[in-house]
Amino acid sequence: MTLPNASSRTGRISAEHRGAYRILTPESELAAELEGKLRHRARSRLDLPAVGDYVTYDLLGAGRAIVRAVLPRAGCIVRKAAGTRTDEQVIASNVDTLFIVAALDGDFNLRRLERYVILAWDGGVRPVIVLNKADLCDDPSFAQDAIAATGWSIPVHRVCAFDGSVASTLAAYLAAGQTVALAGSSGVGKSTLTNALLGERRQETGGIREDDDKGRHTTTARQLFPLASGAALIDTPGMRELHLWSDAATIDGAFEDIAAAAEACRFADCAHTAEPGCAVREQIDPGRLESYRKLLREAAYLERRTDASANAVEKARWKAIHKAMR
Ligand SMILES: Nc1nc2c(ncn2[C@@H]2O[C@H](COP(=O)(O)OP(=O)(O)OP(=O)(O)O)[C@@H](O)[C@H]2O)c(=O)[nH]1
Ligand SMILES: [Mg+2]
Ligand SMILES: [Zn+2]
Repeated sequence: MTLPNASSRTGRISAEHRGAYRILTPESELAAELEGKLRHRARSRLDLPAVGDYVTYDLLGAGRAIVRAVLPRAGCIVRKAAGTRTDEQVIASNVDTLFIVAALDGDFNLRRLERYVILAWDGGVRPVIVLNKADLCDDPSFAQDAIAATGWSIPVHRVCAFDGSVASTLAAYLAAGQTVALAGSSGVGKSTLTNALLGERRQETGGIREDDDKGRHTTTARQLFPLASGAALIDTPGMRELHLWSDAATIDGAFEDIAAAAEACRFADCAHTAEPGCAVREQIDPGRLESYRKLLREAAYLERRTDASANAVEKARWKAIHKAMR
């Protein structure tokens, strides 16, 4: 695994559990705690180290360290909560590719998949769809057709986690220096894939308990594993509670700055492309504007797909958002 500057004691957070961290260094893995200042200065959970973060640290003693600072992130999977920013949480940091894992054994849900795609895009992470449990499905065309109909140009791989070929199928994403996170519902096979890609059984695997309608997550914490190739793999627990971009209000709330800036554009019908006096282009980071546009396009698509009798309030909101963007 490549670290930005290993000689100045930079490491990478490989696990976090109730405020106790583990740091992966080129030599070993250390148990770590946060420096008090770091904890006290954090305005929200987003400021605290997350799995995948590069951090600076000092050694405290045998195998123990103290985290001093979190280095800037690039490519993040952030769980958003509708409304409150304080509930935002980094699921995985410094991620190049998100394997969005779905199982072909019945519980395929395009809508859920789409939300992960949007989550990846918004975080500057490349989405890749991994359709697992191909061995349990004679005809995967229902899933592949549904994905093709979205018009996205996202790679889709059909695999069986028990099949010896899975590592070579996905090897292109796992070159040295690359970080791949796995996300998807509980039981789709993220940890089984993790073990397959690691070439050893490191993660517990299991299924959702059938006799308990709450289900049960086999994996309970996010964890980063270095691969022999020099890549890193982050396994995550199934996020049934994941609040993704489920409605217009969520997107709206997360991009308040764009709507606010649009009010200052010279022309009321400003498309924020080449118009003079465009406050949006002046004030908003181009990457952020582009991601907002993408989200609107995709979310509008999702909205169209929902039942025509769907919430009229949502529809009115969309109208307003599109008006603001026009
Ligand atoms: N037939 C078949 N079973 C699989 C495959 N991949 C995983 N499984 C099984 O599916 C069950 C769930 O796999 P896990 O890897 O624990 O699922 P997970 O996505 O990590 O689940 P959580 O940790 O709860 O989020 C286990 O019983 C696996 O053996 C596959 O390709 N084919
Ligand atoms: Mg798991
Ligand atoms: Zn404008």
